[in-house]
Amino acid sequence: MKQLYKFCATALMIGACGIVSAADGATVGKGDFVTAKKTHFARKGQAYYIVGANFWYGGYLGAPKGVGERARLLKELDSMRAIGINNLRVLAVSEKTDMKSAVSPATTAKPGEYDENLLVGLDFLMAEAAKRDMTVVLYLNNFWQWSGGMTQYLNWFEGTPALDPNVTKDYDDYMKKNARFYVNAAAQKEYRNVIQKIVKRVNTITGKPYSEDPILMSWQLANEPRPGNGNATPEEKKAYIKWIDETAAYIHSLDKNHMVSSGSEGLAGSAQDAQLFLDSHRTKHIDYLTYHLWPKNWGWFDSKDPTGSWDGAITKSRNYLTSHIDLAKKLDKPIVLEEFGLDRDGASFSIKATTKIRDRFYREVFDFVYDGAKKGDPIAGFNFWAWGGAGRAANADYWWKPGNDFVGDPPQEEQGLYSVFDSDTSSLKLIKEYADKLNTIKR
Ligand code: IFL
Repeated sequence: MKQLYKFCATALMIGACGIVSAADGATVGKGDFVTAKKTHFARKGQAYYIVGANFWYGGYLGAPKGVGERARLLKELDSMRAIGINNLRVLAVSEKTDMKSAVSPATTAKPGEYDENLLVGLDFLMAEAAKRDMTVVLYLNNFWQWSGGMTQYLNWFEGTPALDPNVTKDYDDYMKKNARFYVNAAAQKEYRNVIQKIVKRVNTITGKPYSEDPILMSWQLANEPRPGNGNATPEEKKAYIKWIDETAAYIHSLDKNHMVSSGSEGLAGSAQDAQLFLDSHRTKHIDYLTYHLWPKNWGWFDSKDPTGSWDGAITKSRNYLTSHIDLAKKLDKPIVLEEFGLDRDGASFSIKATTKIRDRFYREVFDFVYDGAKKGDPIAGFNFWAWGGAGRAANADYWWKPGNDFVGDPPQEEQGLYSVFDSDTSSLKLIKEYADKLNTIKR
């Protein structure tokens, strides 16, 4: 079984060719895939707005053995669906590394050696997301160290030490060195091997090739790829533009059904260079734009002085959001705000701390997205960062160790920093409120 074949038999009656899965007999038509129609998303003939969560560890929970926790995964998906979440942004692959603040195990143990248990976990996640009609964005690399990522590729192929910036405390140096990933031919070859392996994979549970699965919304090049650090050189910028264009083209050459996105933070991930953001995203191989908003990480918000820093943080956030809508208009593509977050009150990591400031921030962001979408701006929705659900920090210092629960905060940060837990009732209510509102927008 597990064979897919195209059919047009009833095309005259239904007006379109489709694809039939011999696995489950379900008919899949072009319209089942999320597509970008000018500046908006469409699915099944209707406008499609993303009410999404970041859920990087979804595939890990789906694994049949080891770190897998399938019962928890099902519960998480049900909880998210119940508050209107219709999209998940998930880490597809990780690279085994010695870096202290990275997750283990990893899907790639070493070049060419992949962990089938974790890949079956991803299959399971996709199958369960499909049952709940939640679409998925899969990212295929990471600029940051918490899943190995580009640094680990360089360790493999350049022989340079994979220096954990949480240890060296030198993020500028880390970012500068990471930019070599884009021009290292051997690293790119293995990265493409991995891309091909995942894109061409046949889901062991549904029998559907990933490339034919409408539950997948988009392939994403990486989490938060940057051209280097804030002082990226013209050569680094050129290499970055080329890498985005050529990698996205490569994915499209393997898969004609799905959109491809970069995973960029927007200006913050483009050395604050609007021209670079435009030049790296104007390629026809990038179907929509992404941007991220991190007021605390970027020094706009001081959680020790929330009242004093709030107005400035919100003004800067609004300007950041608005400037990206202008960029999306220039490129005539939809844009997804696929990461944003703020910490708990009092900068606490404790699940017992309230989330008043975060809720206030979420409401600001949601209003921006909803109001803009309603008036027809090129807005396709949001993914908040991140779903922590039923996961709980195990350690007094809140740092993850192998064997502990996964939560929304990856191992490079304290567990509880930005996670939305299943006990954060006010945040959950707020997400539901705006999911309902976005669902009323028709185009
Ligand atoms: O955890 C971080 C993640 O690596 C990311 N962006 C910001 C998150 C919170 O700091 O992609």
